[in-house]
Amino acid sequence: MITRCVPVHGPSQVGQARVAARTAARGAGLTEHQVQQVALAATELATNLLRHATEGAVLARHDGERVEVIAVDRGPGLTSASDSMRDGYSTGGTLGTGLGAVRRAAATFDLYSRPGVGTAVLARWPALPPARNPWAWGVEVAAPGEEVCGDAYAVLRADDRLTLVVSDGLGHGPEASVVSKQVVEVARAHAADRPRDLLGALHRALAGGRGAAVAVAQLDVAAATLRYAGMGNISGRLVDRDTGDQQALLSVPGIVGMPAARSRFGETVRPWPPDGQLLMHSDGLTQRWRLADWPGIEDHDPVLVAAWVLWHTWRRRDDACLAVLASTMP
Ligand SMILES: [Mn+2]
Repeated sequence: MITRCVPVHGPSQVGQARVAARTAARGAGLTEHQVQQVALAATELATNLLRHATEGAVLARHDGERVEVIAVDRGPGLTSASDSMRDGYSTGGTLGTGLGAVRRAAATFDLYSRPGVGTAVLARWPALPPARNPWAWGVEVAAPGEEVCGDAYAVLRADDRLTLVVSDGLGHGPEASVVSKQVVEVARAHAADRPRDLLGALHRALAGGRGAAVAVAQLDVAAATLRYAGMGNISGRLVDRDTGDQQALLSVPGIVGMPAARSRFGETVRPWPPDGQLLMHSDGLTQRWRLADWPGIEDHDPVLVAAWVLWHTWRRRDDACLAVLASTMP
């Protein structure tokens, strides 16, 4: 996934958001008509941020097939998400105008807002194919001043196992990005491995480089178990969406690829709740949050969840990556 993050502070960033979205849409191979729709949506979202929002940004990203435009901010939040869908509806302090147009233009549209906290909007073209459950996806943003992100995530499917890998290359910027790209490549070649074996393979592959913090989570759908192995500062938390219960998944200290690090890894095994959701993130995000801080967020598109949590917990001095694995697409 190639992500551009455009913080919207002034009018010139509206144009930057439009260009970023257009570039992402072309990267996703959309028709020229769709490219224009995506560019228009980014313009609407960025304009809303400029007019109403605090610490707003537009994220534009594509994976070669799909484009997503995400607007995130830290307030003031919509007073009524449904009212704001109506074109032209806007009262002082809301983010209303133009969202109706974005919703109609997008194949997938999702919105979450909390008064006084912020708003996140997701628009996606084309829609995800059905029956991809369980599924995982994430969001990453580069440290302020950096073009590339040193954190990365990978989603791997093998038989009825879905594996999510999150990597934080040591430091940030291009060199950290090279390490995390390597993690993703090696992981793709080991999609069927158990997490502890994949971590071992990564440890050998990363030897001699700057190293990374890596955690690997694997959901066995048939057995309804989650296996987890990690080294270094990647946080994992397993949320039961029925009960709101949240458990931390722990990594061992160390740096994957460093000679001093152990080369055999343990593995945590947990029962996977029927309506489970796993969130994993790098240390670019603070750990002081609970999903329950934002009621109802867990019922939204996991990409929107990832973008929301990242934007509200990012320390804004390091790369950041947050990935979500969920039983079912809400
Ligand atoms: Mn970091």
